[in-house]
Amino acid sequence: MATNAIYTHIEQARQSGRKLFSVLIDPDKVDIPQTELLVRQSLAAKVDLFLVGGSLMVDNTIERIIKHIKSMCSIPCILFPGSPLQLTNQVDALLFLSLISGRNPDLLIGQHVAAAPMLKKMNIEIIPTGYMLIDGGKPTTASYISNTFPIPHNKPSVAACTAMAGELLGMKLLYMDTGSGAMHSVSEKMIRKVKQSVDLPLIVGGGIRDAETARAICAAGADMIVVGTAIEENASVMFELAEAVQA
Ligand code: 1GP
Repeated sequence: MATNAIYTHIEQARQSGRKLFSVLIDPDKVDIPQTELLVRQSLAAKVDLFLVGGSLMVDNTIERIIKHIKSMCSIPCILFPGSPLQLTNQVDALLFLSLISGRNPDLLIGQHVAAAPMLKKMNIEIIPTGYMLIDGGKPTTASYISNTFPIPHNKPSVAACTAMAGELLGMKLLYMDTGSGAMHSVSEKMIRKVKQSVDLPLIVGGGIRDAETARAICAAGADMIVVGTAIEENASVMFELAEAVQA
């Protein structure tokens, strides 16, 4: 029977007000030497979690990358799958994402039905997650591949109502994301509104590039932030981001 250790860790951090910093690793964008560098830096920066996955994956390297990360450190790896093709039991937990901001039935429930029998056998922690794509200034791979409209950037009430519906449907986590490489991150106003509306751990990602933004997003109510692109472009930015979140 899989434990719920990762969810408990996230929930306990939220209860104690300790913010978590996650690094997104897209296996398509890193080779083994780059992964090693990322892991070494992540250990030094005291990164809390790795999210591994991507909206679209061209190469079949996800298991190899995850095994390599696990061989180097004990930072938990969470699968953030763009499709059931990315499923692997090499992770500590999986975000079972339902794209509640969209109206694409396949991503609300369809692919979940296809993946369910496999997941039941995998014996990994499954975290039901309400995933909300928010407009971040330009189309992203996530918005294109999901064939959905993101929630408009300046509509905090739409985001709050969506989050409330997710909570009432039994989601255990909420993830607000402007998508990888977005021009803008989720606004503080929207994060505050969602935070006031639900009693769930809140993950925020997409377009976070500097310490100031990370700090503001945490102050607005994010319990965990996720950064991928900025670190892919300049790995050393990880330290200032980690410091901002940990402070
Ligand atoms: C994307 O939230 C993640 O799903 C991270 O986004 O790559 O823009 O940091 P970035």
